[in-house]
Amino acid sequence: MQKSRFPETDIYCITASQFSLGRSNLEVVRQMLEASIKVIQYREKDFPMQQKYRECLSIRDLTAQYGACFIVNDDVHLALAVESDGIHVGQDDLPAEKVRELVGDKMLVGLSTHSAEQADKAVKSGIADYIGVGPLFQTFTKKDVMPPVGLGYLDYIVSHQQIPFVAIGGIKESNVAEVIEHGATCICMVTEIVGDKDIGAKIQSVRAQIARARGKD
Ligand code: TZP
Ligand code: MG
Repeated sequence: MQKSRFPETDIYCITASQFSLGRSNLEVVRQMLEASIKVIQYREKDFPMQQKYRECLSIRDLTAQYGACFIVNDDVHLALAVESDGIHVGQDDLPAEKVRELVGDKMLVGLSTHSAEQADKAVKSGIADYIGVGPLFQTFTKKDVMPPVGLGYLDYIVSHQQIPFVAIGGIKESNVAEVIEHGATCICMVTEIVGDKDIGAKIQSVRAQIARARGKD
C-alpha cells in the first residue's frame, strides 16, 4: 500500500473561537503547537472573509514554524490564498472531485463522512487523503448538528477500510479511551480542547488517556 500523506498523529485540533474563552484563534493555536499538536484545522463559519484571511495567514506562518500541518475548512479559495497544506470539506460542500481539481495534487483533501456508503464512495474515488468519521457522540459544536452515528460506524471503518481517518464528534477526555479501544488512532476534539483554561495541560491528560487505552491491546 502507498504511504499516506496524512500525518501520523494522535490528536487533530480545530479552531472554534466561540468556545475559546475569549482567547484569539492565534493564541489557541500557539498553545496547541506548544503542546506538540501536528494537525490544525481552521474552522470559523461566521467570520467575515477578510478576518478569516488574516487569521489564516498568521496561523499559516505559525504552523510552518512548528512543522505542523495546516488545514482550512470549507473555503477552497481561502486555502489557496494562504497556501495551507490541506482543505477539508463536508458532504454538502463543493464536491471532493472539484476540490481536487482546483487545489492540485500537492494539497491534502479531507472529507467528512457519516455512513459506510459515504466512506466506501470516498475510498473508491481515491480523491480524499483522509476522511472524518462521525459524529460518534452527541455534539452541539456544529450548528447544523446531526444525530450521532455511533461507534458502529467507527467499527465499520476499522474493519473494512484502509484510508486514514479522524474520529470526531462529542469526544472528550472521559470517553476518548473507548474510541481508541474501537480502533481509532487519530482523534479530533473541538470544545474539549479549545474550551479548556489550560490547553497544554488538557492535551497532556488526553494523551495520557490515549496511551493508557493503547496499552490495553
Ligand atoms: N464535524 C463533525 S462533529 C464536529 C465537526 C466539526 C464538531 C465536533 O466538536 P466537539 O466539540 O468535539 O464535539
Ligand atoms: Mg464544510
